[in-house]
Amino acid sequence: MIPMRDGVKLHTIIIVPKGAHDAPIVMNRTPYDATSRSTRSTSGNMVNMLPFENEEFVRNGYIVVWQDTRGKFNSEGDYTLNEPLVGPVNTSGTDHSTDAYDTIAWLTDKANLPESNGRVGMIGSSYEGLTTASALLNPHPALKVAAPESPLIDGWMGDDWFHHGAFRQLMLGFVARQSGAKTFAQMPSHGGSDDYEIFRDAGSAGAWARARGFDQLPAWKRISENPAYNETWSAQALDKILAANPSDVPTLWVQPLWDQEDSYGAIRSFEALRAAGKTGNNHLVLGPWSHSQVNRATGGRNLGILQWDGDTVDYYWKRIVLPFFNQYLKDGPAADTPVATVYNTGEDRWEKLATWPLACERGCPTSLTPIYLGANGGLNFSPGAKGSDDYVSDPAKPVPFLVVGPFEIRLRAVGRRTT
Ligand code: PG9
Repeated sequence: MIPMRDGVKLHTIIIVPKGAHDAPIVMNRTPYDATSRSTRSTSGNMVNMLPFENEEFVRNGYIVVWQDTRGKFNSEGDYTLNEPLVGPVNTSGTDHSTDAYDTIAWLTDKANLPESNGRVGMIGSSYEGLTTASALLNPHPALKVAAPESPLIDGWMGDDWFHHGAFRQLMLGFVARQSGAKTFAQMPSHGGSDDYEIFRDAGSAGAWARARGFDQLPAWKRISENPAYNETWSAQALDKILAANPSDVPTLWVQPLWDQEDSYGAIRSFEALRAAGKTGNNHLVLGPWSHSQVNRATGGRNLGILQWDGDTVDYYWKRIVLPFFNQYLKDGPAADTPVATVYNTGEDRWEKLATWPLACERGCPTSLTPIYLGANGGLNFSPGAKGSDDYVSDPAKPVPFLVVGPFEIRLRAVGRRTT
């Protein structure tokens, strides 16, 4: 139980390899139960016991740390779903940034953990990507490297809650499960198995939620009362906050190319930090994955019916993440980390790029050629051509879609998920 600056203690699991000394630390801060997240099996062997995403770190002698975030599972304190950093909306004095700071201070105190070399890396996907990215604001000096994977950065623009303003009904179950109890709350019944009919019958997502008592959940009130892009969203958009307070921590921003949940934040943060002058320490990884696929032992030989030449997830861990972390946490050797490591899906191979986006090779951004939307679904190189298209939005004839992501399949099939 590691004490934070306000006296709240956070439940932290620290797994130290036998005989370790001068070992680097890799940490994940999670709202999804540090105990189960860190337990793949009951094996006494560290590689088999810890989850797939820790495997390469364990093989390379790292100390592994998992922590329950404030207010969740075995940690003390209050939980706010998608809590804004300290500022106008959060006046509590603590947030994911300060909690990461205080935890790193404790972990790197030799009196607490003599086996460590005093250096910490943070990694995690999605909500755990949010906690990783938050640690980059006023970072503790011992935070030497970070990899936010599919981080929730701006919940309206393109991460989780809304996708450019379109609310994702799939998040309703998540809100209830995550904020309705200290552990995972029972999810309300969807009322059937066909979302198309369920939400049409309810009339709207809000009506569906009201009928199930969601108005009692502060997190739902915050989301449903702010359907437009206002200060609630912009003031907590991490890409903007980090760009205004850029850190020197070497960072890999990891964006799966088919991320059905968080498809915005990693790229935007990378771009915003580079625009803020942090060109040397920010790198982008664009891989051929779905949300959090890199953290599943099923690997990366395919995405649905698309087959890749080799295991792209294996490549990610062994050739991208581990060398990058080793460089900063173990004194090298220097990793060959370009500005952007991108999977070229058309030619089925990884590319190491010295710039991103590629168009910037010819000068960025003034020489980019703007293309304008035109009438009848057309595109124009000149803004002059004006026109309009229209369509009838008929709630009685919504566009059907098929949910294929593992997250959603788990939500429906067994009522719980792992990241
Ligand atoms: N996409 C999930 C999430 C993150 C943050 C808020 C709400 C949902 C996740 O996989 O963690």
